[in-house]
This record gives sequence, C-alpha cells and structure tokens, in this order.
Amino acid sequence: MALRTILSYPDPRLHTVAKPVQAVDARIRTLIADMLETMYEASGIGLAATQIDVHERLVVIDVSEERNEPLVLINPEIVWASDEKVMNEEGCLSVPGIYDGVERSTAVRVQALDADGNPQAIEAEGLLAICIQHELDHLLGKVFVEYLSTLKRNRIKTKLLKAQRDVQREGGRSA
Ligand code: GNR
Ligand code: NI
Repeated sequence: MALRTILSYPDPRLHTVAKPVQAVDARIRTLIADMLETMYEASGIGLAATQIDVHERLVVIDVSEERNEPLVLINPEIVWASDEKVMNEEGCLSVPGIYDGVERSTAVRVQALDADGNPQAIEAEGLLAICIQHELDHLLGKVFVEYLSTLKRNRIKTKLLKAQRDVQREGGRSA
C-alpha cells in the first residue's frame, strides 16, 4: 500500500470528469488499498479518486466512529435522492481548513459495484448520505465550494493559493 498525494483546490485537475472503471482488476484493488490508506491517514470520512488525480469512478468512505467500516463504491450512481434537504457544515480534504454549509438531500439510494466487482445497492441517510453526495460530486469534477457564493469562493481561492505559496517558499528551510 502507498499514500497518494491529495490535490488541493483550486487545482484545475479537480474539475476533471471521471470515466467508468472498465474492470475491477489488480490495478483497481491496489488503487482501493491506497485510497483507504490515504483517507485514514488524512482522517477523512471519504475520498474520491479524482482527489488523487485518478479520473475513474471510484470512491472510498468510512463514516464509522471506530474507522473500521470501509465502504468501496465503484461506478456509483445515485438512483434516487429525497426531495427533503438538510443544511450541513462540510469540509473537504482538497479544501483544507475551510468549512461551510451545503444543502443536500437527507437520503439517497445508490447502485455501485463493490471491491469484488459485485453489484451492491445502498440506502443511506444522515452523514453517509451527505458524504456519498459529496464524493459523487468529486467524480463529476465538482468541489463543495462551488455551492457557495462567488465572493466566498474567491476568498477561499485566494487564501488557499497564498497558503500553498507560503509552503512552497518555506520548502526545505524549516527546522
Ligand atoms: O472528511 C470529510 N468530511 C466531510 C464532512 C462533511 C461533509 C463531507 C465530508 S467529506 C470529507 C472528505 C473529502 O474531502 N472527501 O471528498
Ligand atoms: Ni472532498
């Protein structure tokens, strides 16, 4: 297993639309293991392949307290989303340190393949439903800040670009 680098907003590669996984083979299983390791190491509740610059429809999620209930979604599709919506504070491993409210359906039904390539149907509510919608947006090239106002988004862009420049300038010179 290996840790993968997570792209940071406003990296244009985050806006790439992912293609379906063609075969659940050894390459995909390695990718799944790497994504789970990267998600757990970053203390995230989900990670989309898009975030590690792999543009295939693959997502890993774990919303459990104990961090021991990994969920793998290959070629996921939301087949139903509730009309009922809820506003919730979201964060994103690709938008570090930024949290803001996003409105999502309270419940979703998803069809996907599991890590063995078998079809699975998932009915989700609560945090899992929110996380699934957040991750499937990534696969469409959409980051949660795109739901915020242009003013907020531009402030976030400026702040993150400055933080990334500061890290660059610091490069190697820290203790
Ligand atoms: O770790 C994460 N937490 C989170 C909190 C509220 C709504 C969505 C998320 S997903 C995020 C991990 C991530 O960036 N996945 O793409
Ligand atoms: Ni995210």
